[in-house]
Amino acid sequence: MGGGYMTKNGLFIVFEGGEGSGKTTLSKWLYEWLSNQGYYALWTKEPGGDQAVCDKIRKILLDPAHKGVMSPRAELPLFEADRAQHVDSVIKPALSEGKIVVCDRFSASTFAYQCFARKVCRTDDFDGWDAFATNRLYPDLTFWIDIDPELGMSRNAQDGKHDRFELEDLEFHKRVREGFEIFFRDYPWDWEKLDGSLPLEVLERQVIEKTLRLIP
Ligand code: T5A
Repeated sequence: MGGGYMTKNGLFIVFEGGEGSGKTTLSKWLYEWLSNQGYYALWTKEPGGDQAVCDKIRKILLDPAHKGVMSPRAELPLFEADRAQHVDSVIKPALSEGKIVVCDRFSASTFAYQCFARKVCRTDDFDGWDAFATNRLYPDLTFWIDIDPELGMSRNAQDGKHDRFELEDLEFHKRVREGFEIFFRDYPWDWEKLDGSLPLEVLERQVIEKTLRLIP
């Protein structure tokens, strides 16, 4: 494995936010920056973080044909099943090798979309489902890319994205934003809120500055 830098116990960095906030762009950018600096890093995402199982769950979850058909009570366990598989098959093994894992979405998304916006469960039910799925693995740092849903959705519309969640109305995406606010207010995770409407170069600098403080 020679040539690069491992951290002692790995680092788990998560990007969260609403549709079109820039999570994918920024998380991939951070992964590439770390790799170019010589760190062993891994970029991954939810849902769909492994090809064997998660990718199949992702297809079921995002299929526009399931809009109005999939029960919200089925949706939540499917996201948590995707997470359990992802933690066991991708995230934990990479962390135990000392890699820096950069993940596009994690537990806060389930709280914001399913628990808060869909109102499918109470907070203590979410806590139970999520603790089981993650086996109590928590991110070392979460970047919460906050954005006005109108701006985020207009970016995705320009990119031609129309999965099942993008078909939800503006009110739904406003509730998702409020759900993230409540999650980060109430859960004692180390997180950093960034303004997703800023230019990418500015956001990249903020992400690097905060990440470097974590790397030994
Ligand atoms: N979901 C997921 C749940 O409901 N519960 C859960 O528990 C989980 C894990 C996944 C869907 O599943 C839902 C949420 C989602 O709806 P997905 O296809 O994986 O869907 O996609 P998303 O994670 O939603 O990501 P998006 O593609 O919607 O948006 P991103 O990643 O936030 O945005 P990104 O980086 O692709 O950028 C969008 C566009 O904006 C531009 C980019 O170039 C791109 O064109 N952009 C900027 N432009 C100007 N300034 C900036 N600062 C910019 N940042 C990005």
